Amino acid sequence: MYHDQITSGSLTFREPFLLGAATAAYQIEGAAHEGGRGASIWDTFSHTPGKTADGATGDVAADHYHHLEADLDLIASLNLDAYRFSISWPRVMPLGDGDINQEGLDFYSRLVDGLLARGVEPVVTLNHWDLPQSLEDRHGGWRGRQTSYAFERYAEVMGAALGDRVAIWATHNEPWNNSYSGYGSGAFAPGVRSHEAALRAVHHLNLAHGLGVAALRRTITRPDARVSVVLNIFRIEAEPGHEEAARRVDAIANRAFTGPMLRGAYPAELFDYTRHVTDWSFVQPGDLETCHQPLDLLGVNYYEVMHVRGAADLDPENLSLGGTDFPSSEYVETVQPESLERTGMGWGIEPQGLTNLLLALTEEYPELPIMVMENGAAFHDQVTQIDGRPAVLDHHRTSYLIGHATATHRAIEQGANVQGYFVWSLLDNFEWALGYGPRFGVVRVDYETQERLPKLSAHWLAELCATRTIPHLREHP
Ligand code: IFM
Repeated sequence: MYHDQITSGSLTFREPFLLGAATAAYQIEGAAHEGGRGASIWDTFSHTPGKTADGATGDVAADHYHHLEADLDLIASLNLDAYRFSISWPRVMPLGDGDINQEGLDFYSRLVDGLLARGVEPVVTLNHWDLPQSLEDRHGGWRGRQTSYAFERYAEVMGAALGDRVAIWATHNEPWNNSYSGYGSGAFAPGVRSHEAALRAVHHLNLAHGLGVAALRRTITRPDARVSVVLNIFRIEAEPGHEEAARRVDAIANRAFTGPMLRGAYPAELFDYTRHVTDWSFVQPGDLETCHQPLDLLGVNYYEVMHVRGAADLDPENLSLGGTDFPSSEYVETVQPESLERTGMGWGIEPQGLTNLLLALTEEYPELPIMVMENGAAFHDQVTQIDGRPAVLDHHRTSYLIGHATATHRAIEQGANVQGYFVWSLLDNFEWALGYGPRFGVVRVDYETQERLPKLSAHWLAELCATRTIPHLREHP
């Protein structure tokens, strides 16, 4: 019934190129108190009144833990080359650095085997934000150096358990959110509001990345496995005359991570911009060498361009001014060009920003292949009936994906070294502080019954993966 909606296109992704979809543990798994799982900071945060929309929690989410086999079949039915998921650290190490929970490891081992049996490559993220609560309690979470060492041990455990089968590893997903939203604005778990804490977290995430990469290299055995990190590197556009604001955000949001990880140094201007917050004495001798490990590829997540302007007169007490969670947000505000179409999140739709981002990254890091590890959109979906059966004709999301897959293809044609494109997300899921309102999935989840219903965008994705050519919509309302 969807086939008359989709028509073939002409842009082909040539091998080697991985097409896939992504999820994260806390957003889909549920089973928060089962299988020996320990508590995560997102359990604590989401159960704290007022922290998430409608008090939503990930206790049940899309109940993926109990739908593993059916979800594996669903993944196979979409013809994905690869499926990207994250490990719940407290499910495999309930206290973060103590005993290993074999039941947790077995769950992920079944997931990996199930993917491989269906011809789908497993892509694993170690840290997609659900830090064990015990590490927060004992070490201040990412504020504490001990958490980086705990992460090293966790990476070693996972490398030993799955390293014979996993195709691609990522240490972190969007450490920007971990640090600035988790410890700066407090909008995300663990809900700390301190610029100094955010910058400590930045450094300990960088350190954990380096320690984690080395731990993976020591333990993984699959010969063609690749090790990476996934960053939401912002494409920043300044209003004319406001280039200094762009430099500031670039240093704090982007280069605070790419500097240590990819160059072995923090950019000098970062220290200037944050001098009023910290002297960075938590950076110890040798740390930057540790952070700077050779990587096999760089994962990037792209949703929208960040448009900025300087704003010297904003209130420095408001830590999340203009939607930015940075220590110097008192000098920068984000602006929303009125001409842009927007997603259900209010995010501006600019596929060209993705082309520009990918080209700029290849120019800066010519040796490093890139994969788009997340790209997608939330829209208000409606379940309709076609031929007596329920259907979701999500033309907006499908158009968004066509636009961004095309933007990725355009970047490759212009010389960008891009080797993969993953849709966010496979399933509707727990959208963090916004709860279950925004739906990003190409597959609809009925949270009452846990039924899965592939939307038009899922059929589009299945066709893309089968043909490697970007399909088009036959009509758009
Ligand atoms: O849902 C998130 C995901 O966990 C990280 N990247 C952005 C997505 C949409 O907000």
